[in-house]
Amino acid sequence: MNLNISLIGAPTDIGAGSRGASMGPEALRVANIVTVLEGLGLNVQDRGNLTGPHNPWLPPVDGYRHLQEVAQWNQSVHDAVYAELAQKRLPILLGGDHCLGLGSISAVARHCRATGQKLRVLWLDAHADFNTAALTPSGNIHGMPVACLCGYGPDVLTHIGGQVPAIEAKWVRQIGIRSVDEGEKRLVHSAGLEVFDMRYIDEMGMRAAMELALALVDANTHLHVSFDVDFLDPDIAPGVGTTVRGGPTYREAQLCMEMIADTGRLASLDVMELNPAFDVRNKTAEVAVDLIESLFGKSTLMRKTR
Ligand code: B3U
Ligand code: MN
Ligand code: MN
Repeated sequence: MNLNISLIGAPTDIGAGSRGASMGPEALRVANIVTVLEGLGLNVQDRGNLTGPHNPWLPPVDGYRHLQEVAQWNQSVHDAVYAELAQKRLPILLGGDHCLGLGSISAVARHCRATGQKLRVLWLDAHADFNTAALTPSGNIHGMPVACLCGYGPDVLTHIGGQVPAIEAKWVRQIGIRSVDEGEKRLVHSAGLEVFDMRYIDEMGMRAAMELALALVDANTHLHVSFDVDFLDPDIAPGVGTTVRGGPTYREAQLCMEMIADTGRLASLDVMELNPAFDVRNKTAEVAVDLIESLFGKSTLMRKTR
């Protein structure tokens, strides 16, 4: 794995339905994300925060809330993530709401085209984030980034990485899903997204889900993890805007992260939707950092010394 890590803060809630994800990057820093990663022997550069339009908190227009502002934020996320990848560093995007997964992953896809690597995206989330303007119940663009990446969305969002669609649905594996809107469900199926929902995890276990989600990841695969903190059960992660009951437990989430670490192919990461306004003494940020430590191989290191 790449040992040179760059943190990029994106302090905005421009695509969300409630305010506060703009405080996510700072909460992750307060939870010691830098020293924890350094403790694993990684070289960490904190690039500070990106800037962008403030949140005008307006109602949706034609099915989108804050479309131009979302596009601007995503463009700067794209540029920052792409610059780090071009310098052979591993970018960690500190969100910010999940609409910014669009900028991040379109940059990753562009990088993979330039280097001839295969891309695998693991989307850890309670939600499929596969809405369109016609389907969305809210107009909030954090419910749409996967659809936009796959080419279903307005030009200002689908063109950010220079190629439409930015990715193919078959490169994506969604894990932990348990809240999908009716029309969104139909689009998920027709687009052919592979989904390991909570029903699957209940029946088959996290191990079976991750074995399939990681199947065929090889030495030429760039593995991107887009970690929406609402993936986690609200018992351990109340600090998000849209909690959904019945998510992975602490142990299940740890196993998920460890199995990703074992591949040695993690090459970029988003940590999204952390909302300190809903948190309790920063505990959700601490759990997220704890899981990120496993994602970067904490337990692998323990195994080697055993
Ligand atoms: N599917 C709903 C809710 C939602 C999606 N992502 C989040 N919430 N965080 C929507 O508004 O699109
Ligand atoms: Mn999400
Ligand atoms: Mn979510």
